[in-house]
Amino acid sequence: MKLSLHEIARVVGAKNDISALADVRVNKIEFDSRLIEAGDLFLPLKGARDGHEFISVAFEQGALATFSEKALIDKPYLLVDDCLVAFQKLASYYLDKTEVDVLAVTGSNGKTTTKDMLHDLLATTYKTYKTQGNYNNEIGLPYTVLSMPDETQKLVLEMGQDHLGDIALLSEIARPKVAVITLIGEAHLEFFGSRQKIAQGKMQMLAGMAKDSLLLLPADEIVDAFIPQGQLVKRFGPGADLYVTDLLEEKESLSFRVNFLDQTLTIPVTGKYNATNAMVAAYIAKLEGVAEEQIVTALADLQLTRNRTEWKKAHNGADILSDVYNANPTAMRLILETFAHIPRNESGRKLVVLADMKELGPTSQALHEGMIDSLSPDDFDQLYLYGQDIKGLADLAEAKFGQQAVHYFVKNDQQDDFDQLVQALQSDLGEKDQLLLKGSNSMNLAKIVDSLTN
Ligand code: 2GN
Repeated sequence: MKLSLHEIARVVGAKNDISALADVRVNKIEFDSRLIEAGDLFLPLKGARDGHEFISVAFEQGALATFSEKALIDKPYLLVDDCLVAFQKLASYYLDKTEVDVLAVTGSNGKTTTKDMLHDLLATTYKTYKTQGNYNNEIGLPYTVLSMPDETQKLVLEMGQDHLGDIALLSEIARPKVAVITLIGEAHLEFFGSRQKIAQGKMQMLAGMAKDSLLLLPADEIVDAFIPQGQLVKRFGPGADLYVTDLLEEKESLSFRVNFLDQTLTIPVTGKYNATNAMVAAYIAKLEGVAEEQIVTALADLQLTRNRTEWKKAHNGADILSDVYNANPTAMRLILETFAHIPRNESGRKLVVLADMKELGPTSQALHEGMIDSLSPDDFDQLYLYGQDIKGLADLAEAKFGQQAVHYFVKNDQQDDFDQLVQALQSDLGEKDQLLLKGSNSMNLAKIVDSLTN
């Protein structure tokens, strides 16, 4: 990261006197104390727990300083009113300073695919970086910006919306040169109330965009009312500015033509909507100066990331919310809140599988037990808890939900009830049910998702 401690203090308006601290280059900024290395700056955020509780851990790990909302004794710190606001301000400043081009992607489904495609196309020609995992919110986006490698030229940022106003904030931080809204999705999977509201939220992408920056929009009339006069816009879809023709679906690939390139494109991905995603990525890449030949080859060699927070269908029709990516108390709490707010299917139940979060240190049991506050029998019908450190949570849950609603499966050095867990889910999951899975990667929940979907 090309930022020094004094420069950071100036940009965020640190309120304490830091002139006695050396103005050294900061290695990187981390909000998870487990990731702090020598020379890093710690950012205490309010997650499931208040990050200020972990400031001493961060220093033991080698932090050179920390942000803080309160005065500290004997530790180098930058005093700010709000650590998250400071972080966002710094990210915005860093984008200005580095003059990187920001390409933003949002949308209901397909935003990750489009982001990955656009990244791979731009990376043929430029130093390109993209949002990792689900780092697409008000914390993840500034983190992505401040984690990009030095000399990055193109930055592909994914933006997610959980509440109205989220996209406006993210867009104001990132000020995209080009942005795409991939799709306005179905209301029942987004708890926004209506497609109208979803569209309104995504169109707030315009909040941080200049009039001559380009917004790519689906040919879906629901967004029409939100397009301001004079905004540079291109529409994609049948009969619009950009469209797909000659679509051929093979067993494991798609080939098609688009109306702005000469050659036929092939992608190693199925699902017709992915032709549209690839078309949009190809259009932006072409605008950014990537040669057609490069576009064709990069699309043929796509590497897509899988298994993030996403809705899937079980073979019996049940809805599965699979989130097996990052396991920390905050992420677990957030996904439980999200899942709780989604209305049940008619005559369907809500099932939750939680597995151990790894590497939480000496207080791991307690951090798992803290999840009980996010588990209410009003929201969830059956709980499946799997692991070792999660045992205490299973006991608390039994007291709160009753024995018949809580199922605990062991995984430790001696014993692994994985097969029993899969078996139980296979037989319990009804076709109208909704199922959430969350836990550390090494708990193999992805395998459960596979076995329920294939
Ligand atoms: O949802 S997120 O994962 N997110 C990231 C950004 O993009 C979108 C998704 C997320 C994670 C968010 Cl939005 C916000 C936060 Cl604050 C976090 C986060 O990392 N939260 C974490 C904790 C909380 N609460 S990480 C973490 C690790 N920590 C426990 C608490 C915690 C490990 C730890 C445990 C015990 C000790 C030290 C560290 C300890 N040492 N105890 N005694 N001595």
